[in-house]
Amino acid sequence: MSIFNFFSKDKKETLDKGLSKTKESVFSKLTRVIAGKSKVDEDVLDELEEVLITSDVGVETTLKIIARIEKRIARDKYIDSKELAHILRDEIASLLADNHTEELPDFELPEGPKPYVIMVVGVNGVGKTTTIGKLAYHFKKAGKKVYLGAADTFRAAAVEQLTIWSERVEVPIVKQKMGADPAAVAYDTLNSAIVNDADVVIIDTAGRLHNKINLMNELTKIKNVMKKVVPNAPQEVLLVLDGSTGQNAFEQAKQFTAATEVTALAITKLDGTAKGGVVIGISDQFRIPVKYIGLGESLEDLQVFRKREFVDSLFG
Ligand SMILES: Nc1nc2c(ncn2[C@@H]2O[C@H](COP(=O)(O)OP(=O)(O)OP(=O)(O)O)[C@@H](O)[C@H]2O)c(=O)[nH]1
Ligand SMILES: [Mg+2]
Repeated sequence: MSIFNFFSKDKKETLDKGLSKTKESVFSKLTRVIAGKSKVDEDVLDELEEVLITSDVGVETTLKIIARIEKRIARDKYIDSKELAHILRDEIASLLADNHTEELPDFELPEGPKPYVIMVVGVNGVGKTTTIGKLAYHFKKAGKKVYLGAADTFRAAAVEQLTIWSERVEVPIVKQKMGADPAAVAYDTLNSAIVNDADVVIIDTAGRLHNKINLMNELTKIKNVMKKVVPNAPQEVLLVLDGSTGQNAFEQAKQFTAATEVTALAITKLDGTAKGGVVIGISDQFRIPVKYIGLGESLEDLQVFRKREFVDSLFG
Protein backbone atom coordinates (compact mmCIF):
# COMPACT_ATOMS: atom_id res chain seq x y z
CA MET A 1 0.00 0.00 0.00
CA SER A 2 1.44 3.37 -0.94
CA ILE A 3 1.56 6.19 1.54
CA PHE A 4 -0.97 8.00 -0.66
CA ASN A 5 -3.62 5.47 0.10
CA PHE A 6 -2.99 5.40 3.79
CA PHE A 7 -6.40 5.11 5.32
CA SER A 8 -6.37 6.59 8.81
CA LYS A 9 -8.40 5.26 11.68
CA ASP A 10 -10.28 8.57 11.99
CA LYS A 11 -11.19 8.52 8.36
CA LYS A 12 -12.45 4.96 8.63
CA GLU A 13 -14.54 5.83 11.69
CA THR A 14 -16.11 8.81 9.91
CA LEU A 15 -16.90 6.63 6.92
CA ASP A 16 -18.37 3.79 9.01
CA LYS A 17 -20.44 6.19 11.05
CA GLY A 18 -21.61 8.14 8.01
CA LEU A 19 -22.73 5.00 6.24
CA SER A 20 -24.28 3.36 9.29
CA LYS A 21 -27.90 3.88 8.23
CA THR A 22 -27.34 2.32 4.82
CA LYS A 23 -25.28 -0.41 6.38
CA GLU A 24 -27.91 -1.36 8.94
CA SER A 25 -30.63 -1.36 6.35
CA VAL A 26 -28.66 -3.50 3.90
CA PHE A 27 -27.66 -5.97 6.60
CA SER A 28 -31.11 -6.37 8.03
CA LYS A 29 -32.43 -7.01 4.54
CA LEU A 30 -29.64 -9.49 3.79
CA THR A 31 -30.28 -11.29 7.05
CA ARG A 32 -33.90 -11.75 6.05
CA VAL A 33 -32.88 -13.01 2.62
CA ILE A 34 -30.67 -15.76 3.94
CA ALA A 35 -32.80 -16.69 6.95
CA GLY A 36 -33.36 -20.46 6.91
CA LYS A 37 -31.33 -20.91 3.72
CA SER A 38 -27.96 -22.57 3.76
CA LYS A 39 -27.06 -22.08 0.15
CA VAL A 40 -27.09 -19.17 -2.28
CA ASP A 41 -29.53 -20.32 -4.95
CA GLU A 42 -31.88 -18.71 -7.47
CA ASP A 43 -34.38 -17.73 -4.78
CA VAL A 44 -31.72 -16.01 -2.74
CA LEU A 45 -30.49 -14.20 -5.83
CA ASP A 46 -34.00 -13.00 -6.66
CA GLU A 47 -34.35 -11.56 -3.21
CA LEU A 48 -30.87 -10.12 -3.30
CA GLU A 49 -31.80 -8.29 -6.47
CA GLU A 50 -34.68 -6.73 -4.60
CA VAL A 51 -32.42 -5.74 -1.69
CA LEU A 52 -30.00 -3.96 -4.00
CA ILE A 53 -32.72 -2.17 -5.92
CA THR A 54 -34.44 -1.01 -2.74
CA SER A 55 -31.05 0.24 -1.47
CA ASP A 56 -30.97 2.54 -4.51
CA VAL A 57 -28.11 0.82 -6.28
CA GLY A 58 -30.21 1.16 -9.44
CA VAL A 59 -31.54 -1.54 -11.75
CA GLU A 60 -28.72 -1.56 -14.26
CA THR A 61 -25.95 -1.89 -11.71
CA THR A 62 -27.95 -4.40 -9.67
CA LEU A 63 -28.28 -6.65 -12.71
CA LYS A 64 -24.55 -6.48 -13.30
CA ILE A 65 -23.86 -7.46 -9.70
CA ILE A 66 -26.31 -10.37 -9.82
CA ALA A 67 -24.77 -11.60 -13.08
CA ARG A 68 -21.36 -11.61 -11.45
CA ILE A 69 -22.60 -13.60 -8.51
CA GLU A 70 -24.33 -16.08 -10.81
CA LYS A 71 -21.07 -16.58 -12.61
CA ARG A 72 -19.35 -17.18 -9.35
CA ILE A 73 -21.95 -19.73 -8.30
CA ALA A 74 -21.56 -21.52 -11.61
CA ARG A 75 -17.84 -21.72 -10.93
CA ASP A 76 -17.84 -22.55 -7.22
CA LYS A 77 -21.02 -24.70 -7.30
CA TYR A 78 -21.84 -24.30 -3.61
CA ILE A 79 -21.83 -20.96 -1.84
CA ASP A 80 -22.79 -20.85 1.80
CA SER A 81 -25.40 -18.15 2.35
CA LYS A 82 -23.39 -16.88 5.32
CA GLU A 83 -20.77 -15.77 2.81
CA LEU A 84 -23.21 -13.62 0.87
CA ALA A 85 -22.12 -10.27 2.32
CA HIS A 86 -18.51 -11.16 1.64
CA ILE A 87 -19.18 -12.12 -1.92
CA LEU A 88 -21.25 -9.03 -2.52
CA ARG A 89 -18.40 -6.90 -1.26
CA ASP A 90 -15.89 -8.58 -3.57
CA GLU A 91 -18.08 -8.45 -6.63
CA ILE A 92 -19.14 -4.84 -6.16
CA ALA A 93 -15.55 -3.78 -5.52
CA SER A 94 -14.33 -5.49 -8.67
CA LEU A 95 -17.25 -4.13 -10.70
CA LEU A 96 -16.38 -0.58 -9.65
CA ALA A 97 -12.68 -1.16 -10.22
CA ASP A 98 -13.50 -1.96 -13.87
CA ASN A 99 -14.47 1.66 -14.26
CA HIS A 100 -10.95 2.87 -13.70
CA THR A 101 -10.34 6.48 -12.78
CA GLU A 102 -7.11 8.20 -11.94
CA GLU A 103 -6.60 8.58 -8.20
CA LEU A 104 -4.57 11.34 -6.63
CA PRO A 105 -3.61 11.47 -2.97
CA ASP A 106 -6.32 13.12 -0.86
CA PHE A 107 -6.65 16.84 -1.55
CA GLU A 108 -3.69 17.02 -3.86
CA LEU A 109 -4.05 18.91 -7.12
CA PRO A 110 -3.18 17.63 -10.56
CA GLU A 111 -0.13 19.08 -12.28
CA GLY A 112 -0.69 22.28 -14.21
CA PRO A 113 -0.62 26.04 -14.01
CA LYS A 114 -2.04 27.71 -10.90
CA PRO A 115 -4.69 28.32 -9.79
CA TYR A 116 -6.71 25.13 -10.08
CA VAL A 117 -10.29 26.32 -10.43
CA ILE A 118 -13.21 24.26 -9.18
CA MET A 119 -16.66 25.46 -10.20
CA VAL A 120 -19.33 23.91 -8.00
CA VAL A 121 -22.76 23.31 -9.55
CA GLY A 122 -25.99 21.56 -8.61
CA VAL A 123 -29.65 22.23 -7.85
CA ASN A 124 -30.61 24.16 -4.73
CA GLY A 125 -30.21 22.58 -1.35
CA VAL A 126 -27.98 19.66 -2.34
CA GLY A 127 -25.05 20.87 -0.25
CA LYS A 128 -22.92 22.97 -2.61
CA THR A 129 -21.96 25.70 -0.15
CA THR A 130 -21.34 23.25 2.68
CA THR A 131 -19.17 21.11 0.41
CA ILE A 132 -17.18 24.20 -0.59
CA GLY A 133 -16.55 25.00 3.08
CA LYS A 134 -15.33 21.47 3.67
CA LEU A 135 -13.18 21.44 0.55
CA ALA A 136 -11.59 24.74 1.55
CA TYR A 137 -10.80 23.29 4.95
CA HIS A 138 -9.20 20.16 3.54
CA PHE A 139 -7.20 21.93 0.84
CA LYS A 140 -5.95 24.41 3.40
CA LYS A 141 -5.00 21.59 5.74
CA ALA A 142 -3.09 20.01 2.86
CA GLY A 143 -1.03 23.21 2.63
CA LYS A 144 -2.83 24.84 -0.29
CA LYS A 145 -3.69 28.49 -0.57
CA VAL A 146 -7.44 28.67 -1.15
CA TYR A 147 -9.70 31.42 -2.54
CA LEU A 148 -13.49 31.32 -2.54
CA GLY A 149 -15.75 33.11 -5.00
CA ALA A 150 -19.37 33.85 -4.08
CA ALA A 151 -20.92 33.60 -7.54
CA ASP A 152 -24.30 32.55 -6.17
CA THR A 153 -25.70 36.06 -6.14
CA PHE A 154 -29.28 34.98 -6.71
CA ARG A 155 -30.28 34.51 -3.12
CA ALA A 156 -29.71 37.04 -0.33
CA ALA A 157 -28.41 34.49 2.15
CA ALA A 158 -26.09 32.70 -0.27
CA VAL A 159 -23.21 35.17 -0.07
CA GLU A 160 -23.60 35.31 3.70
CA GLN A 161 -23.47 31.54 4.02
CA LEU A 162 -20.27 31.28 2.04
CA THR A 163 -18.81 34.16 4.03
CA ILE A 164 -19.47 32.25 7.24
CA TRP A 165 -17.58 29.25 5.87
CA SER A 166 -14.70 31.45 4.76
CA GLU A 167 -14.43 32.87 8.27
CA ARG A 168 -14.68 29.48 9.88
CA VAL A 169 -11.97 28.02 7.69
CA GLU A 170 -10.02 31.30 7.53
CA VAL A 171 -9.67 31.57 3.79
CA PRO A 172 -10.29 34.70 1.70
CA ILE A 173 -13.54 35.21 -0.14
CA VAL A 174 -14.33 37.48 -3.08
CA LYS A 175 -17.90 38.72 -3.17
CA GLN A 176 -20.25 41.44 -4.33
CA LYS A 177 -23.76 42.27 -3.32
CA MET A 178 -26.79 40.15 -4.00
CA GLY A 179 -27.97 40.38 -7.59
CA ALA A 180 -24.50 41.18 -8.92
CA ASP A 181 -23.34 39.50 -12.11
CA PRO A 182 -22.03 36.05 -11.09
CA ALA A 183 -19.56 36.01 -13.99
CA ALA A 184 -18.10 39.30 -12.76
CA VAL A 185 -17.66 37.83 -9.28
CA ALA A 186 -15.90 34.79 -10.74
CA TYR A 187 -13.67 37.08 -12.84
CA ASP A 188 -12.69 39.14 -9.79
CA THR A 189 -12.04 36.02 -7.75
CA LEU A 190 -9.62 34.61 -10.31
CA ASN A 191 -7.80 37.92 -10.62
CA SER A 192 -7.37 38.21 -6.83
CA ALA A 193 -6.30 34.59 -6.67
CA ILE A 194 -3.58 35.17 -9.25
CA VAL A 195 -2.31 38.34 -7.61
CA ASN A 196 -2.12 36.47 -4.32
CA ASP A 197 -0.57 33.32 -5.79
CA ALA A 198 -3.44 31.03 -4.75
CA ASP A 199 -3.29 27.32 -5.50
CA VAL A 200 -6.99 26.58 -5.67
CA VAL A 201 -10.11 28.65 -6.30
CA ILE A 202 -13.58 27.35 -5.51
CA ILE A 203 -16.55 29.08 -7.10
CA ASP A 204 -20.04 28.75 -5.64
CA THR A 205 -22.95 29.03 -8.07
CA ALA A 206 -26.70 29.36 -7.80
CA GLY A 207 -28.80 26.23 -7.70
CA ARG A 208 -31.92 27.98 -8.81
CA LEU A 209 -32.72 30.72 -11.26
CA HIS A 210 -35.96 31.70 -12.90
CA ASN A 211 -35.66 28.64 -15.09
CA LYS A 212 -33.31 25.86 -16.06
CA ILE A 213 -32.21 27.38 -19.35
CA ASN A 214 -31.21 30.56 -17.55
CA LEU A 215 -29.22 28.53 -15.10
CA MET A 216 -27.33 26.60 -17.77
CA ASN A 217 -26.66 29.79 -19.76
CA GLU A 218 -25.33 31.45 -16.69
CA LEU A 219 -22.97 28.57 -15.91
CA THR A 220 -21.64 28.79 -19.46
CA LYS A 221 -21.16 32.51 -19.13
CA ILE A 222 -19.25 32.14 -15.83
CA LYS A 223 -16.99 29.55 -17.46
CA ASN A 224 -16.27 31.71 -20.49
CA VAL A 225 -15.44 34.76 -18.42
CA MET A 226 -13.08 32.76 -16.20
CA LYS A 227 -11.17 31.57 -19.28
CA LYS A 228 -10.21 35.17 -19.96
CA VAL A 229 -8.18 35.10 -16.75
CA VAL A 230 -7.10 31.45 -16.58
CA PRO A 231 -7.32 29.91 -20.06
CA ASN A 232 -7.94 26.32 -18.93
CA ALA A 233 -10.37 27.25 -16.12
CA PRO A 234 -12.44 25.73 -14.72
CA GLN A 235 -10.23 22.67 -14.53
CA GLU A 236 -12.97 21.01 -12.53
CA VAL A 237 -16.76 21.33 -12.72
CA LEU A 238 -18.00 19.57 -9.63
CA LEU A 239 -21.65 18.53 -9.64
CA VAL A 240 -23.04 18.11 -6.14
CA LEU A 241 -25.83 15.57 -5.66
CA ASP A 242 -27.90 14.90 -2.55
CA GLY A 243 -27.43 11.19 -1.86
CA SER A 244 -30.45 11.05 0.43
CA THR A 245 -32.70 11.54 -2.59
CA GLY A 246 -31.65 8.20 -4.05
CA GLN A 247 -32.93 7.78 -7.60
CA ASN A 248 -33.51 11.52 -7.85
CA ALA A 249 -29.77 12.05 -7.55
CA PHE A 250 -29.39 9.75 -10.57
CA GLU A 251 -31.85 11.86 -12.53
CA GLN A 252 -30.11 15.10 -11.62
CA ALA A 253 -26.79 13.66 -12.67
CA LYS A 254 -28.28 12.68 -16.03
CA GLN A 255 -29.87 16.07 -16.63
CA PHE A 256 -26.94 18.17 -15.54
CA THR A 257 -24.34 16.19 -17.41
CA ALA A 258 -26.45 16.45 -20.54
CA ALA A 259 -26.81 20.23 -20.20
CA THR A 260 -23.34 21.28 -19.14
CA GLU A 261 -19.87 19.82 -18.96
CA VAL A 262 -19.32 18.15 -15.59
CA THR A 263 -15.96 16.60 -14.71
CA ALA A 264 -16.53 15.27 -11.20
CA LEU A 265 -19.33 14.39 -8.79
CA ALA A 266 -19.79 14.88 -5.05
CA ILE A 267 -22.52 12.93 -3.28
CA THR A 268 -23.63 14.45 0.01
CA LYS A 269 -25.80 13.67 3.03
CA LEU A 270 -24.99 9.97 3.08
CA ASP A 271 -25.15 10.08 6.87
CA GLY A 272 -28.83 10.92 6.84
CA THR A 273 -30.02 8.11 4.63
CA ALA A 274 -30.32 4.38 4.07
CA LYS A 275 -30.06 5.05 0.34
CA GLY A 276 -26.25 5.15 0.25
CA GLY A 277 -26.31 2.40 -2.38
CA VAL A 278 -26.82 5.23 -4.84
CA VAL A 279 -23.07 5.90 -4.74
CA ILE A 280 -22.42 2.41 -6.12
CA GLY A 281 -24.91 2.88 -8.96
CA ILE A 282 -23.69 6.34 -9.88
CA SER A 283 -20.07 5.31 -9.68
CA ASP A 284 -20.79 2.37 -11.99
CA GLN A 285 -22.99 4.14 -14.50
CA PHE A 286 -21.49 7.54 -15.05
CA ARG A 287 -18.25 8.08 -16.91
CA ILE A 288 -17.72 11.03 -14.61
CA PRO A 289 -15.94 9.98 -11.43
CA VAL A 290 -17.46 10.35 -7.98
CA LYS A 291 -14.71 12.37 -6.35
CA TYR A 292 -16.09 13.29 -2.93
CA ILE A 293 -18.68 12.02 -0.47
CA GLY A 294 -20.40 14.01 2.28
CA LEU A 295 -20.90 12.13 5.53
CA GLY A 296 -22.16 14.81 7.89
CA GLU A 297 -22.27 18.52 8.59
CA SER A 298 -18.88 19.10 10.15
CA LEU A 299 -15.69 20.04 8.31
CA GLU A 300 -14.12 16.61 8.67
CA ASP A 301 -17.18 14.95 7.17
CA LEU A 302 -16.09 15.22 3.56
CA GLN A 303 -13.97 12.47 2.12
CA VAL A 304 -12.30 11.69 -1.13
CA PHE A 305 -14.31 8.76 -2.49
CA ARG A 306 -12.25 5.58 -2.58
CA LYS A 307 -14.23 2.73 -4.07
CA ARG A 308 -12.61 -0.10 -2.14
CA GLU A 309 -12.86 1.68 1.21
CA PHE A 310 -16.47 2.53 0.54
CA VAL A 311 -17.48 -1.02 -0.31
CA ASP A 312 -15.44 -2.42 2.58
CA SER A 313 -17.18 -0.07 4.96
CA LEU A 314 -20.63 -0.88 3.63
CA PHE A 315 -20.23 -4.67 3.73
CA GLY A 316 -17.39 -5.00 6.23
N1 LIG B 1 -26.27 15.59 7.26
C1 LIG B 1 -25.67 16.25 6.26
N2 LIG B 1 -26.12 17.46 5.92
C2 LIG B 1 -25.49 18.10 4.91
C3 LIG B 1 -24.40 17.54 4.21
N3 LIG B 1 -24.02 18.42 3.26
C4 LIG B 1 -24.85 19.48 3.36
N4 LIG B 1 -25.75 19.30 4.35
C5 LIG B 1 -26.85 20.20 4.78
O1 LIG B 1 -27.73 20.44 3.68
C6 LIG B 1 -28.30 21.74 3.78
C7 LIG B 1 -28.13 22.49 2.46
O2 LIG B 1 -26.76 22.70 2.26
P1 LIG B 1 -26.17 23.92 1.42
O3 LIG B 1 -24.69 23.75 1.42
O4 LIG B 1 -26.72 25.21 1.88
O5 LIG B 1 -26.76 23.57 -0.01
P2 LIG B 1 -26.65 24.43 -1.35
O6 LIG B 1 -26.57 23.44 -2.47
O7 LIG B 1 -25.55 25.41 -1.26
O8 LIG B 1 -28.06 25.14 -1.40
P3 LIG B 1 -28.49 26.48 -2.18
O9 LIG B 1 -27.46 27.52 -1.90
O10 LIG B 1 -29.83 26.81 -1.63
O11 LIG B 1 -28.56 26.12 -3.63
C8 LIG B 1 -27.62 22.40 4.95
O12 LIG B 1 -28.47 22.33 6.07
C9 LIG B 1 -26.37 21.55 5.19
O13 LIG B 1 -25.96 21.56 6.53
C10 LIG B 1 -23.95 16.23 4.60
O14 LIG B 1 -23.03 15.63 4.04
N5 LIG B 1 -24.64 15.65 5.64
MG1 LIG C 1 -25.53 27.51 -1.44
